[in-house]
Amino acid sequence: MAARPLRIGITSFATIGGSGIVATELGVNLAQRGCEVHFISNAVPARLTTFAPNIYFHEVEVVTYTPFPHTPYSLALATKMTEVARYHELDLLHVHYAIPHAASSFLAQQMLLPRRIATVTTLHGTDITLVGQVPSFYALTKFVIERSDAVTAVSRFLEVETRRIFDIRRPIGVIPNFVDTETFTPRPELKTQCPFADAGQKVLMHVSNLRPVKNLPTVLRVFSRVRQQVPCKLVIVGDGPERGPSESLARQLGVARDVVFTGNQELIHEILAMADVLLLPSEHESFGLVALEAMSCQTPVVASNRGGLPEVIESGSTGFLHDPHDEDGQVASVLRLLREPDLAMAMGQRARAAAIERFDLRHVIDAYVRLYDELLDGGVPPRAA
Ligand code: GMT
Repeated sequence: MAARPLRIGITSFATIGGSGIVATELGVNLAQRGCEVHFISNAVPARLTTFAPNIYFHEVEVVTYTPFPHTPYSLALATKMTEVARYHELDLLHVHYAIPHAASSFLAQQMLLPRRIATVTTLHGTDITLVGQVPSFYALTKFVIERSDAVTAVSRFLEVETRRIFDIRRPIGVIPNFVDTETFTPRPELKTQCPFADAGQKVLMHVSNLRPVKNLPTVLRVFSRVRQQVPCKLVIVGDGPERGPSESLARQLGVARDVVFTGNQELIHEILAMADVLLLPSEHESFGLVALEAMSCQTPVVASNRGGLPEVIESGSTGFLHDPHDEDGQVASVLRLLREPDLAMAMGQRARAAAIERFDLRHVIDAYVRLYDELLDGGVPPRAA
């Protein structure tokens, strides 16, 4: 790291979601290591609950003006990035999620010339697999990936997809997501006093932003079939467009009284520790941060075999993976975990060991620090237009 503390601007979505969580926890941890961290976003990031004198938040003011068909947030963000970088002498801007954040950081980098500032873009998932492929964004997504000084992806799957979809030749580093294994830890006392379930009932759980990609109908149908054989509750944590349709489906399936919708929650580490099984049958998932968080809590996961999930979970050892529409397979795996406590315990323990060994925040953040060092030691990158 440079002689004076590294000064870094971090931008992500402020809403609850894996990319925002990763960006926030990265920033907090970098600050604990002595860096000066400036979060630049439209609102305080959801998991930014730490106060420290070297953590700053800069709000992007959203301007509405009648002739604008939509608020040009990405331009306001670029302006705020430029101001913060100039007045706080930032060394680099690290953005999470390509569109619009990497476009704003590219613009800020240009506006700061002749002073050079490094830009790092971390790709998270739908910025590549969905949003970036929309014709309105394709060329811009390809451009910002090519022009960021460093690009990382959260899984090998996402790296390969990015190259394929955008015909990218430049290096893309894979730095996986991470978990604080001291916070996300087994809490047996919470399992036995779980407020969601009556005595003798098991708890199946799903945690997400309840979008179509999360495949909520399969969560509900798997639960409804498991419930016919083992007394259990389904706890759905989070909010999003699939909440209403999922509530309707729970009623149609006749299981509504055993399904709890909690909405968004802060204490995910405690809630995950209460579950007997986490269900994550996503249509695709570049990483699946919540699966890793459950593994760290020693909660067994039954998940989709798509995208980056096989890089996180070894099926049959640290969890069970199935095709997202293989309901029979998912029901069978959940029933095994509920009926065979020794299997559930051993799988949970192996999952936690894997989380500690491969995805602990302390190791993974070292990889980001190495990347920053490489980028800055070579002189701040000269990719001026
Ligand atoms: O891309 C999204 O759907 C949103 C994004 C987010 O902000 O939560 O999720 C993606 O990034 C997470 C953090 O890296 C990953 O754990 C998720 O797997 C990924 N979502 C998808 O690929 C669907």
